[in-house]
Amino acid sequence: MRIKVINPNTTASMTRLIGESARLVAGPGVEVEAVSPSMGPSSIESHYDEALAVPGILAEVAAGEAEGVDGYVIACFGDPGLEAARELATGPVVAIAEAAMRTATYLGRSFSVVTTLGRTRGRAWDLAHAYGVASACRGVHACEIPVLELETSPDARDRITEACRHALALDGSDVIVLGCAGMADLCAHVSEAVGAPVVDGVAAATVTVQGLVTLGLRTSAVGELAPPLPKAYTGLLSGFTVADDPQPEPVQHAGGPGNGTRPTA
Ligand code: 5HY
Repeated sequence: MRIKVINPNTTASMTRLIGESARLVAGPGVEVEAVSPSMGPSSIESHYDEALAVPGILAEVAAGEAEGVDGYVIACFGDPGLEAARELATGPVVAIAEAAMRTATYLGRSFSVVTTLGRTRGRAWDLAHAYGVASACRGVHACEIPVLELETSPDARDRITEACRHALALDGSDVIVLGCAGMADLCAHVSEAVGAPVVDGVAAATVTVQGLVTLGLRTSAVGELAPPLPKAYTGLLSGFTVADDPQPEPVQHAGGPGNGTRPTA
């Protein structure tokens, strides 16, 4: 089984950290490839960043389809480009906010999110509502550490741990969701420190993709997430033209990994 974990920002050190977190939970026979797009923002901390990250994500999914990748993780807490990626992919595509939030609901009645900058809190709330878990989300908190300073700031771990402790106490919640892929390596430390389950979306998304592929389940090609319609794209996006998909989708079944065909961008 091949899982492609896409860090939508272009910071290689963060891609390595994400890949390590994903490989820690990958089962036997599961190959994890962690990549960053060749184009895009160095970190994603605004709607503008998210929008500019999507072409790179889609290029990586299109490449993965040509390589026979079985499933994808979008490793950014804003879940950028998720539905578009699902239209391109044959296998499952799981993003880290959705995976982490849904996982948290299995562990307690309520959860709190601790993310980076306060300006991204609204996006986390929008996703909680979109995924139907807003009633379980008691709060979204920001540690006010810029994404790229997670690796460089000497007190980042302590500040994040304190923000998680504060969130649990203020919200009266049962579980913490780490709101950034760059926090993936802090999961065990924070959980030990605050005495509550802490969910890292990179690990949660990786095992979710692994589980879905093991069940032989793939993204549905009938309805909203059917492949994009063939059409021209111009200018910088001229490379994103989607070819016709000549093959009918095989019927899904619970069994071995699927290997359908999809257009390549
Ligand atoms: C992430 N940004 O997971 C998000 C976190 C955030 O570059 N990777 C980023 O603050 O939304």
